[in-house]
Amino acid sequence: MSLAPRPSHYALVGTFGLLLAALLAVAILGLATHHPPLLVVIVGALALAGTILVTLLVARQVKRTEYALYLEKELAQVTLHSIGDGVITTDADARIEYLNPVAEQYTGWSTADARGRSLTEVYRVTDERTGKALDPLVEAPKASTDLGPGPGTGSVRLVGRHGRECPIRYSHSPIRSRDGETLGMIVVFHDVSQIRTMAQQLLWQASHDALTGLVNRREFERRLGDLIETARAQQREHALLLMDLDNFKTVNDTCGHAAGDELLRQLTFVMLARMRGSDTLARLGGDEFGALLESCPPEQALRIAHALRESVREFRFVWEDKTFSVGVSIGLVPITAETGSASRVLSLADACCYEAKKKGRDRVQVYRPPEGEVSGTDSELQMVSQISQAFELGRFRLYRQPIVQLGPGAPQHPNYEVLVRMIDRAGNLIPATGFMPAAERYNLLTSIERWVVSSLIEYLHNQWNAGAISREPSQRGWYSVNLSGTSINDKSLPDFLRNLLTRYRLPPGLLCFEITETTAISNLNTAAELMRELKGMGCSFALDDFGTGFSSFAYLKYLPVDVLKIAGTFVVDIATDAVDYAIVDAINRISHILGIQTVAESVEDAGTLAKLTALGVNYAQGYFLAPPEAIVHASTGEPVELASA
Ligand SMILES: Nc1nc2c(ncn2[C@@H]2O[C@H](COP(=O)(O)OP(=O)(O)OP(=O)(O)O)[C@@H](O)[C@H]2O)c(=O)[nH]1
Ligand SMILES: [Mg+2]
Repeated sequence: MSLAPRPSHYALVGTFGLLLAALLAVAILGLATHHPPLLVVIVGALALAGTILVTLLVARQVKRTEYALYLEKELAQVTLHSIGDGVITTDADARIEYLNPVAEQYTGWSTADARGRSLTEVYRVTDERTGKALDPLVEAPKASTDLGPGPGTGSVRLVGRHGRECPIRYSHSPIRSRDGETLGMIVVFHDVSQIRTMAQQLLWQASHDALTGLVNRREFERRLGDLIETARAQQREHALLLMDLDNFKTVNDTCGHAAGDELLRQLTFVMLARMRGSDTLARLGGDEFGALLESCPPEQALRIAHALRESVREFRFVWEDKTFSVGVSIGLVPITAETGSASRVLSLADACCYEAKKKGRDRVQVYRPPEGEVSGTDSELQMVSQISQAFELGRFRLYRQPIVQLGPGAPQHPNYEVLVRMIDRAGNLIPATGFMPAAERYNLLTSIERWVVSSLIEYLHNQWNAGAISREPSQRGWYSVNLSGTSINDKSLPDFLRNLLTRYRLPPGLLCFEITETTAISNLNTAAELMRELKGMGCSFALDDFGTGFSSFAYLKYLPVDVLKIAGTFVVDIATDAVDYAIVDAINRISHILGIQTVAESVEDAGTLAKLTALGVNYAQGYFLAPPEAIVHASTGEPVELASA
């Protein structure tokens, strides 16, 4: 395709007019030999006028066509000048005919200089990886792996006339005439350096922490997974350190968040200085850092951990007129062929770090795999790893224990307290008391409680939809589920529950939350606020274990409680102990005055049940009435497993 101006068509029209005039002249001469001169003159004049007219019409048509062509050419020129892509056209022998301004800028050639030169001379491209020169029309499309959608496209480096290089994506296609003859080639390319930079930035941001520039938790976990794999496949030994700064909050509280941020940045350099080239240091969040020590036996890992700890402790952070020093508590877990999943290693390290804090901070706690007799900490760490595994393998189960309404003619619709059990490695069912203390110490309690609550809500929603729960509110009963102090103080809990209850709609009064008296009273404001919020969502509240804590009835006035569960310690001996009897009686009476229903826990024999009925306690719960039973799906009879929240 030539974009150079074409010669004028007027010469052609002129020639056509002259030819017509010459033909007429010959015809008139022939006529003149046989006809009178006047007739010849008239015919000649008419013919001449006709010739002029035809010539003028042809000339006008030619002018219009030429103008249309001119407009199209201008449009093409302006388009090629204004687009951001580089465009090069060649003739059939791959010799340059035209470069648009972008192509001129990137190749360093002007159209005038380049015209007639071979494409390979002006448009020099190299393989991105090897730097080898490529023939743009033959080899280049195969040179890169991130090729475009079809043949004739690819990304390579364009080398300009003066050596300037730039990654480009390009495509080329032949220009053909109507009958298929190749007239030339058009190459279109664009600079991809900016897109590449942006993609690299995004990639970096996804795997790094913006504050310190260290890798983030996600990338750390990925690398940990790789290390576990090499430990398994090549019998190599590595180590993981989990570090949490001691009393870091003091810096934030005294000098503000900006000071805390600066300390985190400076400590990053302090710690990096203690690590080997092959190690990874990551910021896992807040003031928590993680280190992966590659090919590092436990003794060496311990030396590095202590060196890190000492460097952090010795570092003095100066902010305005104040100087701070912080410590670091470190959990160290060796990574060997026997190590489990990444999440297991992390939870063990977390447990060790917690242990280091508990022992007084500024120390390293090494994880030792249990052998034979296990110490308290080790058995707890084992329990933590079992809990983590139960999360991964879905080995938690929901149970429920009936709460029976007392008194003659009491409706026998079911109320339940929901309980959670864990299946351990040996397949034994562990009650909540067996794993909840370890879960609480190692920050796993909220996760378990969230799972319990969300699984229960989903289960009840399905039961309600299946018509298994009475539509009549007075015959519906309730399901109560426990919330610990940790969950009560979790600021995101109301949002979490709101989302669940919006997604899985339940009839009002079906879901009840149990909070122990001690928890409620030691978090009085938070508990009262949460209770009011959840009551607004149609839930009710029970105060659990009443009598064992601060036992002040005055608190009941501040807490919007619907049900009060009398602690089992007072209930079990009610039939024989007059003091216990009097306490239960008093709790029951005052609750009723306040409009609160009562439940007696731990009912284990008929005598106790008879006394409670005589006292007018509303409900009773205990093994004598019914032991806990697995909650199963009505349709399949399969146990309800805890779904992920
Ligand atoms: N400046 C700053 N502070 C943060 C950032 N992320 C979390 N924190 C704060 O870091 C603190 C970390 O909590 P903790 O580790 O429990 O506090 P600590 O004072 O170090 O207590 P111990 O670890 O128990 O010794 C919290 O107060 C967070 O608010 C951050 O990006 N910048
Ligand atoms: Mg800390």
